[in-house]
Amino acid sequence: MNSLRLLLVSSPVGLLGSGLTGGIELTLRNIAGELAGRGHHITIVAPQGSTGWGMPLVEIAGTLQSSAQTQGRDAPIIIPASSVLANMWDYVRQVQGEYDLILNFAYDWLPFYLTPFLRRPVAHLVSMGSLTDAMDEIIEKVAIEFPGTIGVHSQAQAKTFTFADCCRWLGNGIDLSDYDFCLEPESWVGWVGRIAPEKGLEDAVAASKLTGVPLKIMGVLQDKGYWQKILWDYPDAPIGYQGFFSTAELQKRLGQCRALLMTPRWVEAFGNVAIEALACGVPVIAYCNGGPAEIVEDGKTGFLVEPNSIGGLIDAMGKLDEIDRYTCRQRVAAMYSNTAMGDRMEQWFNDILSRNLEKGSRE
Ligand code: HBI
Repeated sequence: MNSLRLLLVSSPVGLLGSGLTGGIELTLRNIAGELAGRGHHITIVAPQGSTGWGMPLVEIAGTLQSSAQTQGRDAPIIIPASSVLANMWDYVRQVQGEYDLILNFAYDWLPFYLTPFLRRPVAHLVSMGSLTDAMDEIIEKVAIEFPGTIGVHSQAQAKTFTFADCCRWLGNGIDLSDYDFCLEPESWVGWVGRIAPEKGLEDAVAASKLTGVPLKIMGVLQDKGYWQKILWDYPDAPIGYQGFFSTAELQKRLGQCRALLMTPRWVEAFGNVAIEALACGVPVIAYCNGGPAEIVEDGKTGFLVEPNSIGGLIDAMGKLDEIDRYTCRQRVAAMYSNTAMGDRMEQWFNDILSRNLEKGSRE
């Protein structure tokens, strides 16, 4: 494939490297690294103070956007004064002519609204399921007007939208060489993610208390009140918050786990931590809710549990000896390597650009 000039525009909710952009951090980094490795010219646009992991980075100043998942379904679109989101996309408008395609990672109204105003095609990698009416509406508008430009991480995520059949399944990808396989784990189980209500951490803590199996908790402590309530509700649970780690540090700790517990309260769009754990040979015990239900093969690479069932988590924890840790890594290598994801991304861009050429020739 000929090399493309790609502008990757990050989320306005946090700095790349802070963990506050959640899954977007790993997704953007892996996609950027893989595409650069294939000879494409990558530039990352992100809020000031972000890291570009050594890739060309344009840092944009301004007020961060608040997280979409903390709003209600009828939440209005809010653009604060000196909005970093507005500033990022004004920059895109100015430099668009230097690129073949723009890749949007923000789950925000503005990039979708601006798509018809821009002269270059925009591929939107939607990072969450349906959250608000205003977002559903604007994403659907783009899905209809620009067919094939809405990318999703899982079928379950797509199905939360009325326009599911307009979405392009992409899965996700990680660099397997960043993850060390661990055959002999320690006694504890792990939980990894943004510590926030939609991630259902309290259920993993309850399972740890009831089984006496220690729980190691890792990730950005996003909602401190939520965490405090868990400590008050489970004062004597054998749990420990380890902190937020870089991928290199995280995978070391993750590999030592007997299993990873995933307890999403919402439709988890994908669940990057699931493929990271599997890459280390760690079985995943996950609520059958969203992306993890498409990643974990029940009884082969972990167990799928009825959502919100602490008893289900505990039953699965008792069956971990049935899982071969080598199989966990093999499944990720087949479906969710950076190479597999890179192929899917190049095919996606090709289809958008060839449709764009065709449309251009019709106009
Ligand atoms: N909220 N407004 C907004 N914009 C985002 O890009 C965004 C978000 N909340 C969470 C989030 N992105 C990511 O953590 C997940 O999509 C992975």
